Amino acid sequence: MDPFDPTPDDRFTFGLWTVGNTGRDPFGEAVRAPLAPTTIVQRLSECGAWGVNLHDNDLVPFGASAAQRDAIVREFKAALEEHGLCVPMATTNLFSHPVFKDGAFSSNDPKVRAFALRKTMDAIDLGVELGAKTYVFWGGREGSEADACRDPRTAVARMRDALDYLCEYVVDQGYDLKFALEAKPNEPRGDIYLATTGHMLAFIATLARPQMVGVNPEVAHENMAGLSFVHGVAQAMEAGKLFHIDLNAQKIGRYDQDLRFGSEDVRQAFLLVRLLEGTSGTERYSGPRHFDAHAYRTEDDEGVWDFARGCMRTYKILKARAQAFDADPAVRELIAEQRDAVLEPLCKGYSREKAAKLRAAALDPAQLAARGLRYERLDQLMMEHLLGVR
Ligand code: GCO
Ligand code: MN
Ligand code: MN
Repeated sequence: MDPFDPTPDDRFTFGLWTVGNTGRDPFGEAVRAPLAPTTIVQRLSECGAWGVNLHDNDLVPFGASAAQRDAIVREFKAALEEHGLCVPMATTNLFSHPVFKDGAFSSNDPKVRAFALRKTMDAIDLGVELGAKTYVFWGGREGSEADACRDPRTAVARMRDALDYLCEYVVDQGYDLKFALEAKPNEPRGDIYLATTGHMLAFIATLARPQMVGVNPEVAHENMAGLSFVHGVAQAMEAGKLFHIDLNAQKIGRYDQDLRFGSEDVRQAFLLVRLLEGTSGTERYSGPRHFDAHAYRTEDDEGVWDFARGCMRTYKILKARAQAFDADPAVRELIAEQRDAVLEPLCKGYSREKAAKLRAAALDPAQLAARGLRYERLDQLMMEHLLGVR
């Protein structure tokens, strides 16, 4: 078997909306027919994926009756069972229906806020019924164009009220579920509140049950804001808050492209996989490797599965490249941690005595500054591993 072919052990997941994307965009019609969720389950399993994620309305159409819902869910569960796929994550569509045109949880209309909360409770029930352990919140319509319509502080406070309410709902139901908040700076709104993973991390600390809530960063979204995705993900990991991840690719400064993982900025993709897999000896991310991306509009149905396999294969290839990079003695030597048995204890944990000793220590900035760091060599080594010649 090709070592880069995916297997369920790799814990790769796709959303129903990703491989099911029909290629519609603001300028053109669909180029592919919609795929039945049960077909997606079968095809994903044939590709070597581990799980499938969904919005409530990817599976159960908006406005379906209780009997219709139950029939659809029964059929879907049977397909999951037959093809050995799980549903690790679920989420709510709070953006497609016109009722959400000015936001869901942050809407100025208390009736819209009430409807959004109720829809989310139903969608949480659906996700839990399918086995989801993580529930994503992406507030696509929680934003503005005419900014005078509401104070942004009010929007944030309403988002907090909604998340606090829903955390209590989960606890009250006895569900084993945690929340992952996904940021995006704009699109479909002119500006979206809580625009980056950093904003989300600060917001989480203000919630009533912060331990239940983490983040779901997306490559494309941090790139749209011109930020380093790797740094954002690393900060979330360091805070114990990387509950989920949306992998894809994006050119900086564009609309949300949601491209095949690794297909733009291979260096950042390499550094991301290295971080998630902990190949440099750091703690590994243990959650699903989820792809929130879709095939080019040029593709027919077969192209969609080329796309899906491509996401997973690139991830595995980059993992192997990262392992080789971190095992390379030349690399290890260049990034070996520098130690100072005298100064380090003085700089950790303040006391008056330590501060006095620190002030008295001999430190020569000119001498420290004179040393070249050899990052040119380090980065070239990374390029050579990445390009497969080392
Ligand atoms: C986007 C978003 C969405 C969300 C998904 C979960 O591409 O703008 O990533 O795809 O992740 O809808 O709610
Ligand atoms: Mn996106
Ligand atoms: Mn996403």
